[in-house]
Amino acid sequence: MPMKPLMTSVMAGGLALMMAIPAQARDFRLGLITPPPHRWTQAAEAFAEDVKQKSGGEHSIAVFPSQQLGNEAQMVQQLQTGALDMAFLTVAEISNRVPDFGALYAPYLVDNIDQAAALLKSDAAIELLDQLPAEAGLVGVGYGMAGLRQVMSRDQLESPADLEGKKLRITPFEPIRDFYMATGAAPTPMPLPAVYDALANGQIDAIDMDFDSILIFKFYERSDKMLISNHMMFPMVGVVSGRIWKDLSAEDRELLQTSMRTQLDAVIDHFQALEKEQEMELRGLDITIHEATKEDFADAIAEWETIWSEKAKSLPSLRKAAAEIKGS
Ligand code: 3HB
Repeated sequence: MPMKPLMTSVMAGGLALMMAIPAQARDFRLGLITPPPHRWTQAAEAFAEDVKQKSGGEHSIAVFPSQQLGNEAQMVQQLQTGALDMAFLTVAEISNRVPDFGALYAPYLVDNIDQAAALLKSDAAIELLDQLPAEAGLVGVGYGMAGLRQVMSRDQLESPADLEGKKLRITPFEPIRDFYMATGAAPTPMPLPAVYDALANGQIDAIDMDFDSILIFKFYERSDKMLISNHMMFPMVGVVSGRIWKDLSAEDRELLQTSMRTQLDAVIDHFQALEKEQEMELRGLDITIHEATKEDFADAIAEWETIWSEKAKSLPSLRKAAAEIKGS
């Protein structure tokens, strides 16, 4: 009877599968680079609390802020092997792996924070997430964001021309490196938690940063010249390890997805609501402020465009979505 052993192994396999499926208590881990006072970390904590409650205490999520589990590149590796379950990642690291995401960093893709929020909720942006399972082994649940990018410096910063030769801290990713190279600055990649000390000890002259973090981490104490440029948006993405995702029940997937999306949307709302207020707060401090527009960066933008129109094929569809938002 040649069929018998086969049936037996299929049945045994089926049984093993059935035993794996019933709602199992899970202790998930979520990593992120932002320290506890940052809104992203608070959203991660709220997500953990919500999942605990909605699963009737069955699932827990331990949140590891301040790159306790490593920098974003290391966390992505852990997510790929299944050693880490979830993360809130800057799209910066994602764009290092999937260059198409670089399109989200086109200089002046959006003019203000409301447009950034709307663009991240557009089909064009959401469709990008479909690439993540195959290209990076991650399931992209949705976007969050931080504020638009500004520049702060220890020395004179009246216009983009003053960036020439400055050692300027950037988040480690290529689209922003290419932008600042084109301005004549010397971009220095450095993760957020290292920035304050690097400014204090003179390792860097200037930083690329958002209003919110400038205020939370008091970077103005160490760099009191600000160029309000609003040159780039700064999306974040909430992800689950593809390896972990494939073994989750439909019910657990739904729970994680819904709860994480709610928190990510709240992060977008938060930055959208506070951007103007934060700008006003900074304008009220004892710092020197100048402004720069898209026109002031025209040459750098043209150079960026020649590099990234080749690398990021989604650039036209995102531009189209942004144009629709601007026109509406
Ligand atoms: C950054 O400047 O690298 C950064 C800023 C944020 C959140 C995460 C990273 O507000």
